[in-house]
Amino acid sequence: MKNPDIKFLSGDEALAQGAYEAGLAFAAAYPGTPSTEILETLAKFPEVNAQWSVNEKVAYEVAFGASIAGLRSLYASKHVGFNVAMDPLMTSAYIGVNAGFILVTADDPGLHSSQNEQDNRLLAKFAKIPLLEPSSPSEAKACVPYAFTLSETFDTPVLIRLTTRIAHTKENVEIGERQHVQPRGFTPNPAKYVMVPGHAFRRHIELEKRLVRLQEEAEASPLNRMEMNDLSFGIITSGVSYLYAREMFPTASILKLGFSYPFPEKLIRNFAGQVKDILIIEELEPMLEEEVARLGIKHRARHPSFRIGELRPEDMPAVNAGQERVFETPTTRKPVMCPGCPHRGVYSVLKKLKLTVTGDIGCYTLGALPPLSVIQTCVCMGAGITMFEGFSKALGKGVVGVIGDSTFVHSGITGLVSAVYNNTKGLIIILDNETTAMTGTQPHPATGETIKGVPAKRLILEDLCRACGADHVDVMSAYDTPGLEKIIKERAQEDALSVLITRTPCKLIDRVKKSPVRFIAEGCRQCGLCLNVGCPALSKTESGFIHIDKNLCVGCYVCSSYCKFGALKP
Ligand SMILES: Cc1ncc(C[n+]2csc(CCOP(=O)(O)OP(=O)(O)O)c2C)c(N)n1
Repeated sequence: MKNPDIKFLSGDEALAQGAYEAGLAFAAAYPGTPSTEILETLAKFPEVNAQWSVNEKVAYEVAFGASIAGLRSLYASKHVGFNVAMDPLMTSAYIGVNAGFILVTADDPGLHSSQNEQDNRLLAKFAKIPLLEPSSPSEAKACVPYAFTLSETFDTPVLIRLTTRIAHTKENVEIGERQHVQPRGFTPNPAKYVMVPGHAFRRHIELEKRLVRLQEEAEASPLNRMEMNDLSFGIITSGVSYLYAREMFPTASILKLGFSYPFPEKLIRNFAGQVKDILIIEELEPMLEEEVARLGIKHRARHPSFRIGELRPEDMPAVNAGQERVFETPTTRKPVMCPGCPHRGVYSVLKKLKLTVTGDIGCYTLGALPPLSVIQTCVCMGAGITMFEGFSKALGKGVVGVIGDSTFVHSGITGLVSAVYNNTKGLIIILDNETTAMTGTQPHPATGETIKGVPAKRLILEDLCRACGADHVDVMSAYDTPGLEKIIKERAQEDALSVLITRTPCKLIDRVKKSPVRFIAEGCRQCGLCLNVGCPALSKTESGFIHIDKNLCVGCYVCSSYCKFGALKP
């Protein structure tokens, strides 16, 4: 027998491989850690039409459209991406599918790289669609063909939930052949696909009936399994928590739920009938706990403090003892913008001018941290502009909204239109580093390239901003601090709505390294102004002078623009 082909894959890569093998034809997403690598992996398969969409709502609708028109399709995003896609999510559950439609949420317990730690298992319950929870990369791969069959048999989108540990952990995964799946084509059916109130009401009735049938399916699903051992101690668990439970309580009986919504009630009762003491182990929300409690089954659960943060194997004894979680102060290094990061120059100017700045999400959020401490708000993608509008309405002139280029295309455009329409005055800065840096330099419409590396029509941001009605649109280098100072000072106080695009490529895509800045000790007055720009290549020596780390300095010379005494020479 031929040895199976084995590859060392992360959960994201394994899931993508599973989707490819299951005949996936179309996939759409917007990047977001820890989900990004799903689409990046899918894009490498010539048979899969994969795209970065401009945001998650668009990705969801495009992928859903492809499913309704007959292609097996997939949408993936990080947990907060689903918030952007909520509108189509809720109604697509009524409509159902044509060819299978898989949704992947990669949640981030512990907020490794997110603005919140919402538990998207609850979305399955809210939208009334089935929820699959793999525990490992192999399981992530294996559950995809199952999910497609479920989707097509029950006429429903299916949600697969990963978390950071599963998405980014690697293990050996068995590779298989791609299944050939014939496109189904599209047959018009307004009663199913056109959600006007009369149709939607009937579809809601169908949805409720479907849930009952799905629950029966979950009862017998191979993804749910009882591992019977010591009957005095039983654990009900799902996702990565299963691995922690298995490792730390090797003799316990475990009910592992891989298909956890609709909740398999009979299976739970069956398990509960065989074990004496039941402990529920899960991450974030008490979803399993509430379902078990609803069934009136006697059980123990984590202390509520464990609803915050990521679980770790070493937490198991405290979880078992019902102890309160001890929150440790993180010892990790604070994140910092890279040396030569174009955002730094712009922030150094905003700091100098003491302007009130509403911020957004991206590498540039780091401008909120000392020594720059420029950004005053960060809520969600797009809010850099809309919060700016609110701030301007409350405070008048002198407010600046900042937003990255990818974020502007994602959800900043509507905010700009709103600001123009509602007669807002002030300055919006688009920090255009010509990439989506935060999530690993993905292209977007304003970079003129697709996920497959194919040239695309480039969105011209300055033309777009003018078309939206901005009074002034300027484009400048992010390293030209004197020029920026002049224009920002002017525009922020004018009776106009202006957009300034600071265009300088991210150092991760523009690897050009100029000769490092030179320190001339004779000129240095030890004022420390250069340190205010917060570049990791600069530090203060014990004698009070400046040390330049020549390995880090890439020669952006923003620091030298702040030295009036010529101590930092380009
Ligand atoms: C709704 C949502 N989708 C995705 C993300 C992940 N994410 C955060 S910022 C960002 C884009 C950053 O790119 P850009 O605006 O160009 O700024 P840069 O990081 O390049 O400075 C992404 C994809 C998120 N936090 N929220």
